[in-house]
Amino acid sequence: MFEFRGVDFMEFDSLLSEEELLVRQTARQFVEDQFIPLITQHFRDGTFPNELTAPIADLGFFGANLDGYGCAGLSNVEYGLVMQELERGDTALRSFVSVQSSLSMYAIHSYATGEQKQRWLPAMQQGKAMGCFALTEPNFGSNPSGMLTRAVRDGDEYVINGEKTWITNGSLADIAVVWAKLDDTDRIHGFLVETDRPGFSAVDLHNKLSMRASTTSSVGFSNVRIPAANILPEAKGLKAALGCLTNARLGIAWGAIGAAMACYDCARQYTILRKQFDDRPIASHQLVQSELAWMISEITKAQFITLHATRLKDAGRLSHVHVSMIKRSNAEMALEVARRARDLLGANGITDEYPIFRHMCNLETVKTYEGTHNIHTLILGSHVTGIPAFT
Ligand code: TGC
Ligand code: FAD
Repeated sequence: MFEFRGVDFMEFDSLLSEEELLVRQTARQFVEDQFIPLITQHFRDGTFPNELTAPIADLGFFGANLDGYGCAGLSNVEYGLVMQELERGDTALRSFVSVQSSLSMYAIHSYATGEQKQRWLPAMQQGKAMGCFALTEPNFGSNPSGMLTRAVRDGDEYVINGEKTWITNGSLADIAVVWAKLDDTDRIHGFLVETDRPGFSAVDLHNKLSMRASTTSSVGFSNVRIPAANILPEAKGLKAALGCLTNARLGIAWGAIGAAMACYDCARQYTILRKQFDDRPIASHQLVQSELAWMISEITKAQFITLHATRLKDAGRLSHVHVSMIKRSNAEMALEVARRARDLLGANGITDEYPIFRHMCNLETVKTYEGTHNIHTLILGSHVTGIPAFT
């Protein structure tokens, strides 16, 4: 397979500090040495290389942009660069780390008591406890406010009933961050549910043609009793769940750039080697160059806007509408890059001997989860017109 040397058309790296470049290089080396040799077989088998949990933890990637509890305290730019490199390997790897970090640990870091944080965050940072984030239900995906899962207070316990689906890391998790409506107020609230409690079930979803290397589960709660102390006191309302999504969506935007880089770079190198018509490389044909020119232009634009957005986040000035814009546009860009790159490899483009088709399939999920393309379009539309179109 071709050697990857990064994608930097317009001195992007000149905007990164020494520390940021070092963090990116660390993630890139890990992916290159330890993940890429494994991914094709795992994608075929529909499995995740769980043995990488400890090395990922040792590198400090879990909860990397959180402070305290053993977390690395990276900037959001450094964290974004890690997400980019992980997804250059495969979206499943980025999801594995970002569900743990940006959704589950972030929810606990933001909304939990001191005791809850001490109980879970150090273990999660070390990869000794895995988390999942259970918001989506079978009939409530884009519109989680309609959720049916309920938590009823019974003495010093809550009793939880409901079903969540499409939950990344659901069957791997030791702790689930669960969003349910409180029975007395009908208001959404966040809870911590240990997955060894009676009545909890997790069943993996098989036959996915996208994200095959990611563990995705349906998670059931049948009279699951948790101590009242397991409520996340500050996780009040859908807004709290959406706050976690805003955090994770930025990492997804970075990850999409990584997948696009992998596809572009593979197509560029392939078209220089592949010869057709008078023994000329196909890269010498204008129509092929047009595709590569489009790809590098779109990737470069995404790099700069995403870096700018993330620097705004580090300065505390990024809004969730900004995040919607880059999640939407980067996912769309990466999917289109993957489709065009696939075409440039001809028949070889549809095999798993090259990474493009795998990325292309994964990016269909990236377009859908954490707010579909349409939903982010409507968030932007609502912002610029002042007229929400959801209802
Ligand atoms: P709405 O009335 O618009 O908002 C309620 C309150 O929340 C505020 N808000 C946000 N706050 C932070 N971040 C955001 N992104 C926010 N969006 C809205 C809003 O200002 C309001 O505040 P306040 O003070 O006025 O109360 O709520 P709505 O019910 O109309 O919903 C809006 C909508 C449709 C945009 C929202 O429901 C949505 O984003 N839907 C998409 C659902 C989604 O993204 N699900 C993702 C599930 S997790 C997942 O996919 C993980 S995959 C990860 C992996 O494997 O990598
Ligand atoms: P729907 O909401 O049914 O949407 C179907 C189509 O209708 C979409 O094109 C959508 O854009 C469109 N649509 C819906 N409403 C409107 C509207 N008002 N206007 C215009 N178009 C509209 N969820 C979690 O909680 N935790 C996880 O860890 C998690 N991991 C996931 C992993 C994978 C591999 C996948 C595929 C999903 C995951 N999800 C997770 C769920 C994901 O967030 C949802 O799939 C997503 O929010 C969309 O919901 P839905 O699939 O029910 O689609």
